Amino acid sequence: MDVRTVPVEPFTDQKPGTSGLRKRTASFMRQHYLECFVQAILEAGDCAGKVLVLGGDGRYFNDRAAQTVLRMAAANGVAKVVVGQGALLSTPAASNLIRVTRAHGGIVLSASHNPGGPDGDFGVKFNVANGGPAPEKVTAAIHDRTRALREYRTLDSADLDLSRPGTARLGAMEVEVVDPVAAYATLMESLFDFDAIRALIKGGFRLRFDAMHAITGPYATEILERRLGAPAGTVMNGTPLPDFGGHHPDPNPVHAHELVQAMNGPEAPDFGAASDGDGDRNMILGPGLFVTPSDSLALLAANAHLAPGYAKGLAGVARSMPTSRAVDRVAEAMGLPCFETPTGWKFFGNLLDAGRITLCGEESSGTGSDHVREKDGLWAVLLWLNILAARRQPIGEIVREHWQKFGRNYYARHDYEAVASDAANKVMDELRGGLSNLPGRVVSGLTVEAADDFAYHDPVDGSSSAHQGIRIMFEGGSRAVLRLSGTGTEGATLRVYLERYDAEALDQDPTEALAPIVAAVETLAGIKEKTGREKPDVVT
Ligand code: VG1
Ligand code: CO
Repeated sequence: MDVRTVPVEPFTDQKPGTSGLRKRTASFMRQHYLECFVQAILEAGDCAGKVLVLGGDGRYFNDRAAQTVLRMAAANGVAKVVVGQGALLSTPAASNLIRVTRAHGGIVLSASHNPGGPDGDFGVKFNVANGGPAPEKVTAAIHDRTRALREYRTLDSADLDLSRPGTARLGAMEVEVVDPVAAYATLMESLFDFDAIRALIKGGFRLRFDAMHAITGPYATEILERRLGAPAGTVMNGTPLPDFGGHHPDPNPVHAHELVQAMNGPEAPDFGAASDGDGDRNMILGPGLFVTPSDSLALLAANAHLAPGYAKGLAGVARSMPTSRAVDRVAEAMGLPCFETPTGWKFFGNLLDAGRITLCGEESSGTGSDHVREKDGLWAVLLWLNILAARRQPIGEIVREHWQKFGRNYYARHDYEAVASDAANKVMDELRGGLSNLPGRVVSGLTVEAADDFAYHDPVDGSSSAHQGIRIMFEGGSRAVLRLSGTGTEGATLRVYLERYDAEALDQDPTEALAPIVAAVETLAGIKEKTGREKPDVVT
């Protein structure tokens, strides 16, 4: 088979500082578009002669993109690609496979929680040998490479059959097709007390898992229904569809409304959960209860020792900066180191590799541990189930006892989507410019204690990342954070994160509890006036 070199114009579409490329599906399907980015990964990621893992969340164009990646990998001298059957792999399963096969890295085809389909989004991510998203120095090298690219290499070859496990050759490259679920399910069995969870379910505990027509369907069906004995139908929307059934595969109360409705109804199961497009996010629900991801992280940190995989205790914990500080209180009480990192899973990688932390999470429904180097939706669900099996208390009671002990961090995120980039930048720039005048100012009855533009200094490799979001700290432990999304595909997405701590009043309506902070942010940032938006598009 002949290697073909295709001349191209330099590629200018990747934003610097992002770990992959996430764009409209139609963009990815344009001639040479996917190819340019894959060529940059293969070169800057130093993949020649190495083993790679490949798979995606099954969204529209996943199958064709996988064939393109395989041909290009072969043409660029990659030694071997381990690919999930049907070109499928959830993000955490890909991370695990990279680790267990000792691969050099992996290419994950996904735009995560963004909608899929011809009118939706597509994405390509590159992970490195620890199984985690490429760190900033690698993403910067990929970005530089995209700009310098003048040609890409591919093979003139027919598509490979990826529908069955087995091995094949593509030119000199070996291709091994593996069951996408098996290794991951084995890992989960090694971490959790499956017998205890099985007994819980057998005793009448009812659960429901919404796979949102995305990649976790096959994983959840195998683990929850086959291995743990939950009745058929426990997993809803379990068949992955190229367009996720026309829905937004984002596990939050807005997009998983069918599940939320069931959990708020008279026949509510004891536990409800959902995951996103590529399986790395999770949402945790009880009857009439939404456990905020920030609270979930804190609760998991406080109870993880109840699962066999964490029985020895935790080395430390970490949360992304906008995540509420509920976990900080647990860490303090347990005498654990607690790290605050910028948004994005890649910043946890060094801390996990160095053994400084065991558990970490983000407010955006991401929780994970040192078992892989990605956040992991089903893992969080299983850890919760293990805790529920060990404590034998309703989830609502466990959450309430936690608040009684540590206080409650009321929390919400307001997203303004597809805002004109100029307007979004104006909000951020003006706020940033006035930060030093904020301390001492009283806004909407709240006194500003401190304000800064978050910068992170990695304690493991000493690298620095500046301008990671504006933090405004108010007296009494309340806080507002503003930052621009790095994953939106249209205009800019402004995210406003609101947090209020209360040690006593545990039963307030979150919207009411946070109203003074919302008002203070409006006064300080002038979002309405600058963006023309009366209210956020999504509140989670
Ligand atoms: C969002 C979340 C962030 C998460 C990222 C990737 O990023 O806020 O916490 O790590 O998505 O999640 P941003 O820049 O849009 O705020 V996923 O499920 O794509 O892997
Ligand atoms: Co995701």
